[in-house]
Amino acid sequence: MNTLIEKAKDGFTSTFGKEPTVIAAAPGRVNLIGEHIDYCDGFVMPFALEQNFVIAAAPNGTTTARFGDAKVEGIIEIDVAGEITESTPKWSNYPRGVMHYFREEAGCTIPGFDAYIISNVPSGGGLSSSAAFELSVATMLEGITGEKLNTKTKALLCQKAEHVFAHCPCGIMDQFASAFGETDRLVMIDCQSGEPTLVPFENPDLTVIVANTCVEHELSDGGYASRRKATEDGLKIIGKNSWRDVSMSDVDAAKDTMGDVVYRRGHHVVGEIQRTIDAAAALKANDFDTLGSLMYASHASLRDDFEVSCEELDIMVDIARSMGKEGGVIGARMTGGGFGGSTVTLCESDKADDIVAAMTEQYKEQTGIDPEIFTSRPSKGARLI
Ligand code: GAF
Repeated sequence: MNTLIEKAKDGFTSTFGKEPTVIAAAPGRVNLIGEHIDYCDGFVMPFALEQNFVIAAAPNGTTTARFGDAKVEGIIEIDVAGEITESTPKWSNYPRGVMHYFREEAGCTIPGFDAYIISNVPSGGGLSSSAAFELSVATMLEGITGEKLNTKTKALLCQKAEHVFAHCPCGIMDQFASAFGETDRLVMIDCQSGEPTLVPFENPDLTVIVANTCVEHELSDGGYASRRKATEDGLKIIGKNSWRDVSMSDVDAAKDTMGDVVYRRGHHVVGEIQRTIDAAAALKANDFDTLGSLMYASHASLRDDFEVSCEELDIMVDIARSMGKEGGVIGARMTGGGFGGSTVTLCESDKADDIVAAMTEQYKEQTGIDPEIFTSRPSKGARLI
């Protein structure tokens, strides 16, 4: 993390010829269980990764915001005196959206500033690089304007920016995980009440492995939105206000009216809400057999009923699963939106290095692709440094 901060400072200085006065960081996330149910009033269990977006910034005495990026050549300029609207390049819509809604929420003007962005959150890895980007911009704006927002308000304005400026109708999991993350804590979110609870996750015998398949199929291009729409249609047919009030027999009873696809989407939602509740209880009771079975069941449901997995994710989960309990693997599943991206594997700490090595080798053997696999632990959420 310190290296990334130093790189952000150096990048800022070589781009803008002065020292930054504000440094903001915000992490990506991995989700242990509770997938595609944050927009269905479910529970989710993510934590903030050690990987972050870092922004170095300083006011520039004008009415223009200038953004330089470690990965992209050139500087983009945004007029902060007028209306901030969608534009090009595409990535600039993340800061544009956040600036637009920050101004609205904080009720302040944003002075001109220079900013330099750098990140080590794998992009397209299903680890929520978009939310990390949004939260790092919002946090940097807190530093530039001196307006400290309530954490929930900040997360929600970032979600709105993603909906309106990036056209992805995401739930609240990613922005909450990036905003509320804490060292050694899961961010358990009740997505009906909109309240996060920090749950201790500090057992030294447990390790989380994040495995990026390094494939990205489609997500904001319709796959995600169509899944969300199917859950909304299903709920209407069942005639309830919230998926939290729906039982599996309600879904079964509506099967003929729903049709097969919407039925299977609903089947996933109701099953996954229960699995997440059960997983929280299993974790609390140190019942790792149950926790592992719930993770595998979650993956199967996302693959078969919700249809958001892909061959590479299935291969990665199968590799972990084949090592079994004897090999130290507790459970594995895809994590995040799906259609590519990453898996999450829970394992015994003393076997973690061997498991990472075996997953890397076998995945490459089976797919020809070099994956990006690392161990991770819950880390700090968005902050000024
Ligand atoms: C993406 C979304 F942004 C989240 O809100 C969530 O729905 C997730 O997919 C699936 O659980 O990361």
